[in-house]
Amino acid sequence: MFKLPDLPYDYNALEQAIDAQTMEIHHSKHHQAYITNLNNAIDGTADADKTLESLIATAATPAIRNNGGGHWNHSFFWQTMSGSSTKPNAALSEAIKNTFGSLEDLKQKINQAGATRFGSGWAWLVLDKNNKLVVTSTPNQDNPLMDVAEVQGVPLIGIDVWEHAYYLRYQNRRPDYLNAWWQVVNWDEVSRIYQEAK
Ligand code: MN3
Repeated sequence: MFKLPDLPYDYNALEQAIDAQTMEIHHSKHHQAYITNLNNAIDGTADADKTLESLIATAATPAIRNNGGGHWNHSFFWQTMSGSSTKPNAALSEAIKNTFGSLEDLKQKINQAGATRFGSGWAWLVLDKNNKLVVTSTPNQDNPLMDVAEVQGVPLIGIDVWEHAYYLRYQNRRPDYLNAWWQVVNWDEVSRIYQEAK
């Protein structure tokens, strides 16, 4: 059975971008609900022995797609944020420059993807199967590891653009949340995932 992972920091650690109350509700209520619903969906079935990655890869049922995706996406989201200031490593900086022109251009592209995702979903930076950096977005709790995703590959950055991720502080201003989010991106972790994936 899947369990809620502890956050690698306190709920108030990301205050520059995300308030403590939002973090607490998001982690202890929303993320927990995906896990509870995922466990209920697989309990007593052959799926109970599978890894989260293998469950979501083929997203066999809506319950697994939504709740397995929700569990994976949030676990990833917490790991790729930090209250400390970090920078992309040399290899990732180079790849961002070669692909998008500059880090600023990449941020704009992801913010655009997040701002224009209708309803709920995620904005992503992905290393695709051709080892290319690609910006994309997904609806609901889909992600680039799923066979249903338009762009598939290894997620390097994923920004939650569901209203529950930002509404208390930003209300309807999703673009303001997206702009602020870059203050808490954990570039050390994103760089590590990139090194491992490429
Ligand atoms: Mn969320």
